[in-house]
Amino acid sequence: MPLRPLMMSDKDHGNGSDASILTKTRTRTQRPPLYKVLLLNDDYTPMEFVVHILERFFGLNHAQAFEIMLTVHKKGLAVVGVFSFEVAETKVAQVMDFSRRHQHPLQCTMEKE
Ligand code: TYC
Repeated sequence: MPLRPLMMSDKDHGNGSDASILTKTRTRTQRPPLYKVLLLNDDYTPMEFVVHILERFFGLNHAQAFEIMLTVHKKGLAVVGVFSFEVAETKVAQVMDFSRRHQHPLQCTMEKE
């Protein structure tokens, strides 16, 4: 069988590697934005109802729930948690639905952190 003559190709530097350039693209992973869920004070919603909301929907123990409720009562509002958009939206809807069903005017909102 005839042998092909051994010679360098155009790409071949003669050192076993070719001249191709390999580039690495660094893809920076963005952290998803976070949203604060805020509870607002009003003059009518019973304190115990607010404490119940904080225990039920935000997983707070009774002491933590009572403390945050008092902060809202005294300062007008408080951040009750920080979540992804979807989770924050769900918490706000749960609080608003539950309050409305119990005929309390309690307001809950979210804002980008
Ligand atoms: N201010 C209400 C009261 O005196 C209690 C209250 C606390 C209402 C927190 C809303 O988000 C709230 N009964």
